[in-house]
Amino acid sequence: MGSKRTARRRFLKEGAALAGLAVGVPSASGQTLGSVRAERPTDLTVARSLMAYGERARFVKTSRFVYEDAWDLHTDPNGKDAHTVLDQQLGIITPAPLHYIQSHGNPPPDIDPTQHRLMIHGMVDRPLVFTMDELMRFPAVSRIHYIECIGNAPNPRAKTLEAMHGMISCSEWNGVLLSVLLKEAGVRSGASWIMAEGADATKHGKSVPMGKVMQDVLVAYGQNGEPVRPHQGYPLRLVVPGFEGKYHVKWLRGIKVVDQPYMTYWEQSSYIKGENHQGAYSPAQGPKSVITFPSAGQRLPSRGFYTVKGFAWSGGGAVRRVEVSTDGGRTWNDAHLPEQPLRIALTRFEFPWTWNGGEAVLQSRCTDDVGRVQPSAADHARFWGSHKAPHGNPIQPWRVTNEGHVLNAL
Ligand SMILES: Nc1nc2c(c(=O)[nH]1)N[C@H]1C(S)=C(S)[C@@H](COP(=O)(O)O)O[C@H]1N2
Ligand SMILES: [Mo]
Repeated sequence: MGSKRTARRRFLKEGAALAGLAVGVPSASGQTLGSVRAERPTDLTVARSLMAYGERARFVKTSRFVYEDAWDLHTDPNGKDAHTVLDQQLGIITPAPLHYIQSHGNPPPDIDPTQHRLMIHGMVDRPLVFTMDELMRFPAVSRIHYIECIGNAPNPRAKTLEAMHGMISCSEWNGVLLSVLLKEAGVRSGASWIMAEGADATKHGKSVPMGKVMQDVLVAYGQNGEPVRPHQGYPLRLVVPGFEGKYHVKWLRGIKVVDQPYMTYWEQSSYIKGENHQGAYSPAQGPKSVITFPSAGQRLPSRGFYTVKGFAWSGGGAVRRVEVSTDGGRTWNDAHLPEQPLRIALTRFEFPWTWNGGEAVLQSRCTDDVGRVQPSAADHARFWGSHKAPHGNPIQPWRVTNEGHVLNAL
């Protein structure tokens, strides 16, 4: 923990230098600092709807990133897969309207919650069908967890943070533990898997091992304090903490208790190559981190002090340590973790850095509380070869040029 204290001391010292700079700088126009009140017409209809459900400040324009060709490929305006913009996220919770979307180009089904049912069947003593109201009568839990797509990975050809790292988001999920529902149904001996099925056009299905199911799998109807958004699976989605995105079945309508994995469409096509079945039934994702500031696509305005910021996470538990290197990996120092890391959730890290105006390569490395360390791109590639890795978690280096442009250094 000694190195952590050193990092904090350095942070305070260099941070204080920055504060010293800012004080005494007069505002350019000579006006008082503070807010300027803009005149807004008071339209009662607008006012009423704003009181009923708020909207963000009109100056805030943060939006999800959608690949240009997605607009050509899919004609349904609701059927776009989209990335979140991690460098715009303040804190560990992703606002639901900015949560990444991966529905393979399909629009969310329009589900009336009063008509929706969750069926539990297969190797159970009592097959059960639940309405939403019935599900809500069970004791609920709220858990902060990230969800990340298997395709979220550094890529030498990509140019921006959101292109490579935009398929991860973190929410507070609220719902019933699946173990509670399975106890109601009575799991028969010999049952070792479940097969979860969604109500979308492709009937997305995923097998989940029973050990994981009984541990912490959630049937969620709430996301960040309100019902799960349509793109995220309204009215019901499975949350399988720390397992890759595909496990988190949206628009959940069926749980079949079985004695083997089911090899659904989404468990074979493009997920199994050669002898490698890891991609199909991958366990908890490894430790991962990425610097979000400065990151590819951004530009540093001038030399001087900056707070390097980023997120770390692990499917295996809590983040224990994040190190940052600002010299291309020659030396590493402990980053500061401002908050107590949560299990299987985004964790913020910060690192004080003074840019001297020269070329620099910045990168971060995460260690989780089961002792796993985020691999370098070379080690990751050596281990997985040409197979689809169950987690694209290699270290992401960013190169700062003499002009302050930040580029992908892979
Ligand atoms: N029913 C259904 N569930 C699904 C999918 C889908 O297409 N249909 N996509 C999966 C994939 S590949 C991922 S990465 C996550 C994405 O969740 P999100 O769209 O809420 O970010 O949902 C998973 N659950
Ligand atoms: Mo995914």
